[in-house]
Amino acid sequence: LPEPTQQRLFFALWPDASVRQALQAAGRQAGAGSGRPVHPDDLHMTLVFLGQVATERLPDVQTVADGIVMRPFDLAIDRFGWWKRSRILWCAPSRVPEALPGLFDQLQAGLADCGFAPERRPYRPHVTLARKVTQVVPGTLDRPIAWPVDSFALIASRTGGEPPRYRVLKKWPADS
Ligand code: 2AM
Repeated sequence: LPEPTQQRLFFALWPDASVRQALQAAGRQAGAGSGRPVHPDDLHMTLVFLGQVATERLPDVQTVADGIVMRPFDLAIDRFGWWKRSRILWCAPSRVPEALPGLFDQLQAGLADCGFAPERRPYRPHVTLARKVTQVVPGTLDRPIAWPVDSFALIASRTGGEPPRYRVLKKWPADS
């Protein structure tokens, strides 16, 4: 196969197997089955979405990631909700540790310095559990998810074909 000339990329927090399993269970409780559940291997928390990026720009993107200052932190995913416009069912932490918007801000600033168009919408940390969900009453997770975050990742996304759609290109560990 020829090398792709561009890729759809985003930065994300990538769960390990146990957090992934817990997110799946959260989806079952929250009613993901009434829509199209995200493939378990695709569950993640987006940090910054880049969209289509030319392959020759990949080194710039990696350099930005290399410069991020990150300490490990803990996420407690304890609630779920639903967005009417996107028809997305999601789960999220009710208390957002400062480190999370901190990561978002650093990535945004670094990418903007490299000429990437900044995200204009406010950062709303969430994990999408299902799409095409008609309606869900927001609630609290029976089993809050303890997610110890010790890295962030650059993810490539493909649009067509069967899920899983996302692939970890590279992980950056936190400075412990
Ligand atoms: P979503 O799950 O809320 O839809 C890969 O597509 C990831 O990037 C998904 O988590 C998705 O968020 C997010 N994403 C997709 N398109 C985006 C966009 N235009 N702006 C911001 N985030 C986007």
